[in-house]
Formats: sequence, structure tokens, C-alpha cells
Amino acid sequence: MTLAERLDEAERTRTAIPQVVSQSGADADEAYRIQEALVARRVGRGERLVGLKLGLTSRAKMAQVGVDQVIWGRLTDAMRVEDGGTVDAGRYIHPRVEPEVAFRLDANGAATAVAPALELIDSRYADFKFALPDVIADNTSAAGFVIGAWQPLPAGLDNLGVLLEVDGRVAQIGSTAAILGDPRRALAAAATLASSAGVRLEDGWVLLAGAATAAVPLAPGAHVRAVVEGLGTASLRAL
Ligand code: OOG
Repeated sequence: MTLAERLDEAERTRTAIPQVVSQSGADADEAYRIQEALVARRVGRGERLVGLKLGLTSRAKMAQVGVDQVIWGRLTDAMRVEDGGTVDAGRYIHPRVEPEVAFRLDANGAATAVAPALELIDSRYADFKFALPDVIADNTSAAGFVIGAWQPLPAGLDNLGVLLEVDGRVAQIGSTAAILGDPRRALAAAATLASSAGVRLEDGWVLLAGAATAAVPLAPGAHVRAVVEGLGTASLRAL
């Protein structure tokens, strides 16, 4: 089996695997090619690319996973959960949720709207432990995302309060300033990363700018809500 196949199998069978990509000696560039092959398998099964995500754009996230470099991954339509919708926590290995800001892009990578968002991440590696090439190849732990109501771009996005609530209690507190200093920096970063990988942005694609706080485990039965000051909320319930 190729490394992309191993990661794909791990996801489909909900079985964590060892850090096979860093163990193989692959560097970050090779890891992105593995990610591309992994997502191509999903597309081959009928999924459609709907956007990109940045990861590890905040210190809180870098510290949580011990990798200190911004990374990016691909989003497909199968990962989308409607706002207020439900997910089966049992479909994942060890799911976590984190509050984010999402942009809607045009084909040039400019933002046409912004929304509060929740990302569901699920590392395919045992104990949620990985080195940089592992997490890149694993499509940066992408598993699902919820987009709240799209808003016109406000004058500033750089210092809005962010909460992650679980069952009505505050589990994480942060600020959009934690995301690259200003989440709008995610736009240029995504355009650069995508063009260096030969990815053509499409009108209407979503860009997840990265989490503003550390992630929290998603337990069955939990109701999780991201609140971004001035933008609104995005929520899901886990079965
Ligand atoms: C890597 C993905 C991180 C973010 O928003 O920082 C990420 C991980 O924590 O497993 O999506």
C-alpha cells in the first residue's frame, strides 16, 4: 500500500496508524504530494473540492501539537456539516473541534464574504501525535467543517473575541488576532501556497483561516458552538 492508501484506509476504518510518513523520511514537499494523492482518492469516489484550510496559524495550535509551521489542506463537500447540524462522533478516531474564521473566495483568492466557523479535526495518527510531514500528508487532520451565516467583510477582522462553547459552557477563549495576527493574512498565504502547489482556486471556494484557540475533544452528545464577535455563531451537535 502507498502512504496515501494507508492514510485513506485509516480514515475509512477509523483505525489510527503510526507516523508512517515521517518514518519513511519524506519531507514536507513529498508530504504535500501524498496529501494530493490522498484527496484524489476521495475525489475518485465522487467527492468534490470546495476549498482549502490553513492549519497551525496560531500559537495555541502550534503549542498543542508541537509543530510550528503553517500548513494547508484541502476541503471536500463530504466534509461540510450544515450549521446546527449533527455529526456521528463514532465516525472518527479521536475528533476535536476548534473555532475558526472562514472566507468565501473568488477565483483570484480575494474574499467575497466572511463567516464564523467550526472545524472538526481528526488525526489519523495514534494519540493525535505527528511530525510536520505526517500532518501534511494526513490532509492537515481535516475531517469536517461548519460555516455560520456569511457576512459582508467588516472594516476590521483583527481583534474580534472568539469563544468555543461546549454544552453552553465556555471551553476556550481567544481572539481573531491569534490567527496570523489578522485572519485576512490567510488570504495571501492561501493564494501563495495554492499557486506553489498548482492548485487553481475556484469562485465560491471556502478558506478556513485556522483555529483561534487550541482544539477540544468532541464527545458524543456534545453541543459545540463557535462565537466570533460581530460575525455570529456556527454550531454542531455530536451523536
Ligand atoms: C493540525 C491541524 C490544525 C488548525 O486550525 O490549526 C488546524 C492538527 O491540529 O491536528 O486545523
